[in-house]
Order: sequence, then structure tokens, then C-alpha cells
Amino acid sequence: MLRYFTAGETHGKCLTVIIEGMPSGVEIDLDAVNEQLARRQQGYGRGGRMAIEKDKAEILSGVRGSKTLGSPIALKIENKDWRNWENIMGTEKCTDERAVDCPRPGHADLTGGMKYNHTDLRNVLERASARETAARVAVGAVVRQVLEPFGVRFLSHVKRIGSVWDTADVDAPDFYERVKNSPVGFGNVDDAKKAMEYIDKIKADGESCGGIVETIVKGVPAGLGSYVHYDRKLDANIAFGVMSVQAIKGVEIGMGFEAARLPGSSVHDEIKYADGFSRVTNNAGGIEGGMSNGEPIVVRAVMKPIPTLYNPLATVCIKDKSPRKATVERSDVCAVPACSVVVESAVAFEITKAFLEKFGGDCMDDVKAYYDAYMERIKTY
Ligand code: EPS
Repeated sequence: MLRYFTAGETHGKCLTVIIEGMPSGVEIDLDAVNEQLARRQQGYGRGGRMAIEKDKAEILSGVRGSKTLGSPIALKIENKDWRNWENIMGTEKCTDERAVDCPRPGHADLTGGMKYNHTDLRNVLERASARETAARVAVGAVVRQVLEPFGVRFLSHVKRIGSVWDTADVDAPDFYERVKNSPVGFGNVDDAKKAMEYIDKIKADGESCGGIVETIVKGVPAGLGSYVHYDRKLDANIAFGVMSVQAIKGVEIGMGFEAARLPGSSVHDEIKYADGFSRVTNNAGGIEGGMSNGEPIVVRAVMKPIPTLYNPLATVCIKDKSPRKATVERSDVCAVPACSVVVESAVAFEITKAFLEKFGGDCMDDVKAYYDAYMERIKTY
């Protein structure tokens, strides 16, 4: 089973990842991993930290001559900011300079402090921080390389920032090129301008903002996941992976919540046959009965506004219980474009995991042999 662990505090020395369950013989392109890390660092509305970091992954084990060995893969991403925090975050000695005792509403601060019995809430925020998403992007970028020979492609974009929607047509041929060049991950240039103005206003008000991101996966064969047991359902596992991303409050597949409003005939995708089965529409977002059905997989997620507000909300000091204003930590005003890269990575992990569950073998030759035999068989079903 494909799995991974991450470790690391936002102002600690580094982020560390161990990925277990990769077959041997997967070509690993480290530049492609670093490209994804760079994508995550971009976006209009980010804070000062991104000017400090130049995220790069270093592979420590599990790969030899750019090919996986089948053994656990360890990765490291350095925190350049560590040099400014060594005294505060030292693993042997530390000071309580920058201690936090006024929890931010919406952050893990208060409940995390109560749960782990911390008197300095920095002990919570350091790990709860979305800095950890750099590690998750590295994981997604490594494991998706299993899928490369099979033509599976991951695409993502931002659909909404605060009150501003991207009205671009996602099926336009140059849509993703425009998304790539947009500071807010939109396809429509005028809407992108409005979103940036919105972010400027939010910033001036000492506020933060959230949005909606979408990931589309193309080239996934029918039959990943299963209807036979709840924990093998592909949509359930995707929802879990995406919901576990910091600040995500909702996940939809395909038509999602809209399906509540419409009659069955407007929701379910009619079946056609021409050299294989396909669907006339894709309201199901490529998943029926917990299994991929061969259509593109469409996942949307809602990111709430980041809880650090420069114009802070009311809170209570955990020491003397007096009413106070929440702590202000350096933060982003808007991290929705970065979130779209993180959600894409979380989806990439779940798709790769399901792919290896279906076609898994110890080496890529076995995976390819099983994949080819299966594709041949379903072609004539
Ligand atoms: C982030 C790094 C963090 C935050 C942000 C995401 O760095 P720092 O705390 O040093 O500014 O900028 O995390 C949050 C806003 C949060 O609330 O968790 C990153 O690498 O993406």
C-alpha cells in the first residue's frame, strides 16, 4: 500500500518525508518535483515567507541513478528561514521569545494547546502551519511519476477568490496556459484583475480571504477504487486526502452539491458506446460507485480564509483569561492559488495509490504488464 509520513515545523530546520510502497523502476525526475514546489510558492496575496524560501527537494534514499529501488524514499526540503529561528526553535535549547498565548480564532492554536497541554501555542502553530503543504506537494510530485507512462495528467486551477469567480471556459484550448500565467490561477484575464483588486482591498482591511479550487485528472482508466467496501471507494479516499489539507472546509466531486437541486435525469450521465463505453456528460466527475469510470475526474475544494488577520479578532489569553486581540503571525492574505497546487498533489497521491492497488507489483514491469492485460480485456467487454 502506498503511504507517506511528513515531519517538520514551519520554522524548524527542514521538512522531511518518507514515501513507502513505490514499485522499483520508476523514473524520478527531480526537476519535475521542484517545478511543483515552485508552483506552490506562487500566487498573488502571499506573505513575506515566500520571499525567503526557494523550496527544493533533496532525495536522501530509495532512488539510485534516477530510478526508484522499491525501498522507502526519503526527501528533505530545507527551511531557509530556520537561520532566523534557531534560538527559538532549537531542538536542544530554545528561548521563549515569540511565545504565543492569544489563540487565533479559526486556527489550531487553542484546541491544540488544550489537547497537548502546551503553555506556548507556538508549539501548536509550528506544526499546524500550511508550511507542511510543501512536503505534501513533494509527495504528490514524486508518486505521480508512476502514472507518467500511462498518460494520466493532472490539471488544476482556481475557480473563485472571495467574491470573484473565474468565468473562463475550462475547455478552451489555451485555458491552462492562461492559468499558468495568471497570478491568481484564473483563465479569464479580466476576472483575474478583479480578483487581484479584491485581494488588495482585503489586505488593506487587515483581512484574509479564501476561495474554490478545482483539480481535473485525465487519462484515468475505468476501475480504480471499488464499490465492494467503504474504505476502497475512490471518491471517499480523494475526499479524505483533500479535506486533510490545511484550511479546506468542503470537497465536491463532479456536480457535487448542485446534485441536490436537480432531478435524476439532469444529474446522471447517459451511457454511449463507440469503440468502448463512455458517458454523454460528466456530472459524476468521473466516479460512480466509488470507482473511476474512465471520464475525467473532477474534484473541487473550498479553502477558508487564513485565520491570521492583521486586524485581529477577539480572543482570550490562555494565561490570565483576559479578553485580548488574537496573535498576529506573519501570514498570507490569500493562498488560494497555492492551495490549488496542494489539492492537486493530494489528489495525485490518492489516484496513484488506487492505481497501484489495482495494478500493483513490486516493479514497474509488473505494473505495466498488468495494466496492458487489463486494458486489453476491458476493450472487448
Ligand atoms: C507557509 C509558510 C508559513 C505561512 C503560511 C504558509 O510561513 P510563516 O509562518 O513563516 O510566515 O506563511 O502558513 C499559514 C498562513 C498558516 O496559517 O499556516 C508556506 O510555506 O506555504
